Amino acid sequence: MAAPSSRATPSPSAAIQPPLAEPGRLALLNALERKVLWLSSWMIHNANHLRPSRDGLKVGGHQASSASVVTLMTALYLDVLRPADRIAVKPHASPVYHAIQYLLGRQSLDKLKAFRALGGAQSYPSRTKDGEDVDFSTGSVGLGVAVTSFAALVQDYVRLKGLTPETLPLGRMVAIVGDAELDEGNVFEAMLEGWKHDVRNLWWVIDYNRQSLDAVVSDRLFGRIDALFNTMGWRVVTLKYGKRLEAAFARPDGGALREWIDACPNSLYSALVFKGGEGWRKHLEGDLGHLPGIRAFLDAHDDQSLNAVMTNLAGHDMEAVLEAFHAIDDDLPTCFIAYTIKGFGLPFAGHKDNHAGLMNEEQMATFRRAMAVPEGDEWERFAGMPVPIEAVERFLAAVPFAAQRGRRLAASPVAVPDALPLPQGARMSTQEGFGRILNDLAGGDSELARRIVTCSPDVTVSTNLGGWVNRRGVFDRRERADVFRDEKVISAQRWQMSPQGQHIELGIAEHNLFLLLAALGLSAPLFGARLLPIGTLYDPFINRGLDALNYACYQDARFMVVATPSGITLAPEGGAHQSIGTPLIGLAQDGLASFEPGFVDELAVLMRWSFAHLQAEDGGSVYLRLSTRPVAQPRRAMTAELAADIVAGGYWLKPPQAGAELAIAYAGAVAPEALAAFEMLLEDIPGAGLLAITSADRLHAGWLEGLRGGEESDVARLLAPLGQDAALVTLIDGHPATLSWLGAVARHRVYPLGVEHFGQSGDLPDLYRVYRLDADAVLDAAARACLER
Ligand SMILES: Cc1ncc(C[n+]2csc(CCOP(=O)(O)OP(=O)(O)O)c2C)c(N)n1
Ligand SMILES: [Mg+2]
Repeated sequence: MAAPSSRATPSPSAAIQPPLAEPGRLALLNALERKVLWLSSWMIHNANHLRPSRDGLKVGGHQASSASVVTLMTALYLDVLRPADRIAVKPHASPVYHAIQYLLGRQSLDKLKAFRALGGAQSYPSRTKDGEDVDFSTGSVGLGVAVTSFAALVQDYVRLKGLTPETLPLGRMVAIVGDAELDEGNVFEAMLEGWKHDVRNLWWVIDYNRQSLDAVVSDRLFGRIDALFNTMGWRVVTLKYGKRLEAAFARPDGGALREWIDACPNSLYSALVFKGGEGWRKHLEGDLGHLPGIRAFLDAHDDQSLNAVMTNLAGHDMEAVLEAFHAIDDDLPTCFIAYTIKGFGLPFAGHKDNHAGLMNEEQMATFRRAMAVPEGDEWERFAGMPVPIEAVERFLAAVPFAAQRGRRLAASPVAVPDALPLPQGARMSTQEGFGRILNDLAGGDSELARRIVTCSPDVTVSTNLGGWVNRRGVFDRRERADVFRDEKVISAQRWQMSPQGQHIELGIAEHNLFLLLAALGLSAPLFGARLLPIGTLYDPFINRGLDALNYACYQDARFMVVATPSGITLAPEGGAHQSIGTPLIGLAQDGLASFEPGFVDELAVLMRWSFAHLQAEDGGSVYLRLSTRPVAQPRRAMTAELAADIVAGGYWLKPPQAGAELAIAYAGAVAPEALAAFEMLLEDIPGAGLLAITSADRLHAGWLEGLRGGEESDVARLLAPLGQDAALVTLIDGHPATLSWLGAVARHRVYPLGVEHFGQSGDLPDLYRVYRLDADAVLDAAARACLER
C-alpha cells in the first residue's frame, strides 16, 4: 500500500527570521519573560487577594501553570510568531497570554485588573470575549490542540482554491499544549486524521512539566508519546536541558551528572525542585559525591545557584528555546517537547499540589522585591526591568507578531438565492430531499455552490451526500486517480480526489467532524475566505462529538450539521442507532439553531435560510435533524408567510377554529401519524388544529424572550386561537420534553408523546405502537384530554 510521501517543503514564514544575533536581544527577551511572569502572577493575585470578594467564592487562576509556559510563550509571541500564524493557547495560561498582549499594547489595564471578573480578561482565552488576537478559544483541554490540525487542513483547502486574500502569507497553526492534554484521546484521533490529509505548517509546543492537575505524570509516558508523533510523520524536537546545565555536563564528571538527571524519576525531580539547593546537594552528594568533578561542581555553587543550575531545563532557557524554534525552516508538522517546571520561579515550583496554588500576601511581596518592582508600580509595564526602557519600547514596537493590526480577517458574504430548487416527488424523506437539493446546487455554477464544503465521518454515502460528491469531488492536496473508475469497475460513486474537490472525507470519528467544522466555520476570520461548511453524521452520534460541537459553537464558528437519520423511525437499525435526546441538545445548545422539518419543502426553506444565517453578523450555526422515512409530500405553494413561519419554528398545517379545545403539535418524521390522528379527531372535535413544529428551539427561545418583555413571541401568536382550557397533544420522535413546554406558553394542558426509553429493532407500525408514537396513541391522549376537562 502506498503511503503519501511526507517530503517537507520550505515554509515561507521561515524566510523572515528576526536578527537573532542583534546585540542585547537575548537580554531584552530575558527581561521581558520575567516581566510576563510578574504580570501574570500579579494579575491572578489581584483577582484573588486585592479585588473585594462579594460572594465568598475563590476566584482562582493558575499561577503555577502560567509560570511553566512563560519562556515558551514569550519566545513565541515576542520573537517567533508572525501575524499570519494562528495560535491556540493552553487554557490555563490565559494570564500569560493577556500579560503579553498588555506589553504589546494590545490589551488594556482595565481588562487585566478585571481578570476573571465581568467584562475583564477571560479565565481561558476566548475568541468572542477577548478580542481579535485570540485565534482559537480554549478551555476543554485537548480541543485547542486538535483544532489547529484541522485549521492547517482548512488553510490548505482555501489556499489551494485561491480563496484567501492574495496578500495573506501562509501561516503556521500553533498549539501551546499542556502535557496532560495529551491524555485526551481526541488529540490522537486528530493526529491520525491529520496524517491522512498530510497536514502542513503545524506546530505543537508541549509544556512538558510532567504535572497535571492532581499529580506528577508517569515517567514512562513520554517515550510513548514521542514514538506516537514519529509514527504519524511528525518531526519531534526535544528541548530538555538549558545552556547552564549543558555547560555543567561538559565539565569533568558531567556525564555522570547528566545520567543522574536523566534517570531521576519525575516525582523525585519535582520534589527536589520544590525543596531547592539543600535537597539537590544531599542527593547529589549521596549518589555522586565520590566523583571529584561532582565534588568540585557542588563546592562551586551555593544552594541558590545550585538550584538554579539543576532547574535549568530547556523550556525555561530563552536561548535554547529560540534556537529550537528558529531551526525549523520547512512545513513539516513539528512537535516541540519542552521540559519545564510547573510553577518555575515561584515558591511552589515543582510541588505536586501546586495546580491551584496561589502565592499568599507575604510570598507575593517577596516575589515583588525579587522582581525589583517597587510597591505601587505593580501594573507598570516596565517597572524594575534591568534593561533601558527605551530599548524595551523599541523592541516591543518591532515585534513581528504585532506588526499588523487586524489579524482577524473578514470575507464578504456570498449571495443566497431567494429560493433553493425544490426536489419533485410525491413521497420522499427529508434526507433524500437534502441530498437532492445539494446535488442540484452541485450541478449549477453559483458562487454559493463554490463556497459550500461538505464533510462526513465515513457516512457520506449513507447520509445522501453521494450526488454532491460525484459532481464536486473529494478534496486532496494532490490530484489522485479514482482507481475503480479507471479500472472500469461500475459504481454509483465517482470519487475524484484533487485540490478542487469540495468534500472532505474523514475517518469514523464524530469528534473530528465537529473540530473540522469548527475550523472550516472560522475560515473567514482565520483565512479571509468565506466557506459554507456542511457536516453530515448519524444523529445519535452527535453525542459522541458533543464537546467538540459545543466548542465549535462557543467560538462562533459557522456551519451546518445535518444529522440523518434520526429517532426510532430508523426502525430496523435498532436501539444503538436510534437517537432520543438529540432534540434536547438542539434546544439547549447555544449558537446552534435547530430544526426538525417534516417535509422537503420546509427543508428547502430552512437550508436557504441557513446559508444566510451562517453568514450573518448576528447569525450562528444550524442543526437539521432529518429522517430516512419516505412520507407523502404536501402539494402547496410556498408563500413568503409560510416560509417565514417555517423559519420561526412552526405553522398551522391545519388551523384550529377560534376557541378550539384541542390541538396536535408534532415535529418531524411523525407527520403522517399526526395527520392521520387529526383526520380521525375531526369527527368529534371539529375545531381542532394541527400544528407543525419545525423548530422547538427557535420557538422556545422566542417564548423566553417574550417573557422577558420582548415583543409577543411566535409561539404565543401561534397558540392564541386555542381556547383557554384547550389541551395540546405533542408528538415527536425524540424526548417528549422537547415539546412539552408548549403547555406553559398559554397555560394549556399538555399531553406529551415521545420516546423516553432506548429503542430496539422493529418496523414502524410495531415501534410506533410500542413507544406510543402512532395515531392510536395520539387519539388516546386526546380522549384523555377530553375526559379531564
Ligand atoms: C476536558 C477537561 N477536563 C478537565 C479539565 C480541568 N483541568 C484543567 S487544567 C487540568 C490539568 C492540565 O494539566 P496540563 O495540561 O499538564 O497543564 P499544566 O497545569 O501542567 O500546565 C485539568 C484536569 C479541563 N479544563 N478540561
Ligand atoms: Mg502539565
